[in-house]
Amino acid sequence: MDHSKTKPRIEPYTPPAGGLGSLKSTTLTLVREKVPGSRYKTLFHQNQPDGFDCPGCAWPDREHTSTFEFCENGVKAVAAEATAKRVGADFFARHTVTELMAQSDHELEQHGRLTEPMAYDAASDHYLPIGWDQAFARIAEHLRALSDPDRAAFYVSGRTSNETAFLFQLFVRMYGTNNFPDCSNLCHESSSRALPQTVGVGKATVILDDFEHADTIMVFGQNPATNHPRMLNELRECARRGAAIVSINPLKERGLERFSSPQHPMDLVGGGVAISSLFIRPTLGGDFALIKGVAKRVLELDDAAVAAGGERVLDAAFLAEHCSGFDAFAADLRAESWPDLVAASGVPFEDIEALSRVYVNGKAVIATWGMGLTQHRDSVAAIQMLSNLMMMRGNIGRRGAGLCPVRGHSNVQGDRTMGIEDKPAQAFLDRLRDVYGFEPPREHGLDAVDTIKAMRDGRVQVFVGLGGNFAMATPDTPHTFEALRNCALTVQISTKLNRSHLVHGRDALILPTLGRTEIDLQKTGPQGVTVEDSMCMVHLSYGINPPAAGQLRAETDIVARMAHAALGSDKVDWLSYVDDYSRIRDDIAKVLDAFHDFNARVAKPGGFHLTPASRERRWLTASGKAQFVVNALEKDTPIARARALHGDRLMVLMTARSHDQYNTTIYALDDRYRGVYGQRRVLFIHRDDLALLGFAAGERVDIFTVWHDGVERRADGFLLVEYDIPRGCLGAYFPETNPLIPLDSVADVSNTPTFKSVPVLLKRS
Ligand SMILES: Nc1nc2c(c(=O)[nH]1)N[C@H]1C(S)=C(S)[C@@H](COP(=O)(O)OP(=O)(O)OC[C@H]3O[C@@H](n4cnc5c(=O)[nH]c(N)nc54)[C@H](O)[C@@H]3O)O[C@H]1N2
Ligand SMILES: Nc1nc2c(c(=O)[nH]1)N[C@H]1C(S)=C(S)[C@@H](COP(=O)(O)OP(=O)(O)OC[C@H]3O[C@@H](n4cnc5c(=O)[nH]c(N)nc54)[C@H](O)[C@@H]3O)O[C@H]1N2
Ligand SMILES: [Mo]
Repeated sequence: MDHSKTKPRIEPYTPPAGGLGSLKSTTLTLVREKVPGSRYKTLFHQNQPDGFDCPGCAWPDREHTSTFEFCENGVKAVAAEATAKRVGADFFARHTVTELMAQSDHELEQHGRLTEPMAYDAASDHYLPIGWDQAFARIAEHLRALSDPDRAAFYVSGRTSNETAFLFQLFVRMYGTNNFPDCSNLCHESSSRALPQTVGVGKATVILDDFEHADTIMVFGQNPATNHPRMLNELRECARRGAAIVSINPLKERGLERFSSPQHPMDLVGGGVAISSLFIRPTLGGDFALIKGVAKRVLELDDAAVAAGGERVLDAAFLAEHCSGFDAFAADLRAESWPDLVAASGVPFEDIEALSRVYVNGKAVIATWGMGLTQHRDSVAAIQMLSNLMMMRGNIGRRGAGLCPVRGHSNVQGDRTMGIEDKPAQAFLDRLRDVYGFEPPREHGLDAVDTIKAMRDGRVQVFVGLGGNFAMATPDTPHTFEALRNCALTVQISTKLNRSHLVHGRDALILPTLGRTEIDLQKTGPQGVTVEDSMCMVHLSYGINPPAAGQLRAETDIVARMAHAALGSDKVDWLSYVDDYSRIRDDIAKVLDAFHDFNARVAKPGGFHLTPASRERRWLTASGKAQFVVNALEKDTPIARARALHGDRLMVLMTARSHDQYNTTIYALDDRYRGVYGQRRVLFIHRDDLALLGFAAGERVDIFTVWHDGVERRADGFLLVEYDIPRGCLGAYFPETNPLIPLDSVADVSNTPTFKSVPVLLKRS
């Protein structure tokens, strides 16, 4: 029996998230991946002081967890790596690349772990085995042949360890470019660009402990039951304590309503714990207007309090001591029109009022957010508005309060800290220069979207992917495919087969690597790597499973050998780093002050906290203060223009994750909490929009993007599912919908694709 497939059906889910369904799903996952019973212990070492950091997400761990923190989707991530299935040379001998292209992403994933280096052979359209040394020599040859180092781009996905990321950026900068597209560009870049301007640092100001002291938590645009399941344990504790939890989400995600913790037997029998006491449902992309509305209301409440001689609503002391720009901000809020805010947010005034009341009643408020806030045109402005709102009541740098962007990939934050950054700080480059004695490139490099454009135009000829699935994670799929195929060489360093191996340059290499769950044995013994979670805790991770295949190399090893082949080892003894990773950490300590005594500090169980200055109310902004930023409500947007043309028929589409996927990795075809089974080409739509458009649930439609460049963008054959989603909004899964997202439909400032707001029209299939 194929355990990865269930009968296609739509069947609304009513129990709490978690519960026995999670336990059942876990068993099915282990069977599907044929994980031997002897490996089950792997799962119990996840996020333990002596185990490995779960590759599932960046949510932090309780420091001294003594019991296994159960997480259904963590199990899926680990099982996908611990799978018994293999993709070796025999597999590639059986299938041409063209044949494999016809398989779905789910099928590609199911083949298992890559086992040996492979090179594309155009004559036979097959991948053939290649020796490691030959592979590195081929990369070096291509890199040396480029007229300019800026003709290569080096993508990083966020599972890469700090050690690998540091070596990789050093190699690439010594080679001569800052072309570091990364998954952050597609993810939390809007947070990383918004926050430095307001509070000085683009990271969370809270740690897990703050959740124990918060009395109010606002969760914006996140689906934690699927994407950060361990966060629900935290929210559950908060809810039980009586903290107010507000969810701001167009969808009533099940886990934000009720959660039954598999760790607490009473939950399993008792129907779980209610999580959100208030649900605010903006229209897609309505958050900026909503948050601005709440800020305006807070100001009005303060005015009223002042007039009545009551207690201030604003934290006047914090504003006076710590902030800059408040007066201009307040003036802008006063001038903003209520009807405009209500219309743009899609939230009735009563709900804005309700959210404002909850916010001002809170003495210690945490705001968390995910992709629902970061992947829109005005995302940077929305996150800055949230920062403004939190500053109004001094909710930053205080126990139980703060900003909490919830990052995705388990080490995406650490990779940035290590210098995987297309716009590096000059001070960081100075340190590289001083420590390694070379002049690093100073100009900004290419991010993900600009790399695609450069490949399309032939300006980038070599693409190296350190993990990830660039072909599918990015927008405008056919366009991106063309761009990748335009390269002279594409290299993918990967654990598992994915479409980025099949959409390739004229030369192409697949370099298989160890995963984080596996023992990384080098000359001086088993090596640990470090990661930084979403709340800035840095800790060690040791793999405990034997490697999936004898030929696999660690990511550090692959990067060091690539550097050695391309640059030689005169300036840097690349290979010696691989023998003992503490040497890499010593180097990291030389370049980054925050990592002083790195090896000693990280050896302590639980690791150490890279305390951001903003947490301590030190403001690394231009003004030296927490900076209020004024942003106007934009009216002339691509969506507004499309709506002017097409009226009510114009719909806005968001693309998000199902419960059984990890980004582009499709584990199985269910989305249990949303009632979808055995299929992925579904389109969530409001009942009244079905009627308006003359469709019925169960019919299939083709989706067309409305964009101004005349290019036809379409995705065909989506099953209409009547769903509790705001009018005018549609929901579907990525990556199936990525062909619909125009490459130049991006967020202002962060250049992140607008994955959560695409103007579209529907036609019957
Ligand atoms: N199992 C699993 N875990 C994962 C991942 C995975 O794919 N699978 N991916 C990892 C990664 S890289 C990331 S970045 C995170 C992603 O985790 P999330 O941020 O939860 O990502 P999405 O699934 O894209 O869901 C976004 C949520 O935002 C809501 N939303 C959409 N548009 C809007 C809007 O305009 N406003 C508001 N307020 N809400 C909106 C959606 O309804 C949905 O609930 O998860 C990480 N963890
Ligand atoms: N439409 C739409 N598109 C989106 C999003 C969206 O919400 N909507 N979300 C965006 C977001 S938030 C992100 S972060 C990106 C994700 O983009 P990526 O990070 O590029 O994509 P993943 O699917 O996480 O990458 C999966 C592949 O990584 C490889 N891999 C797994 N583990 C390891 C490892 O330990 N080492 C190495 N070297 N390789 C490994 C495997 O081969 C696997 O096939 O997608 C973005 N794309
Ligand atoms: Mo992400």
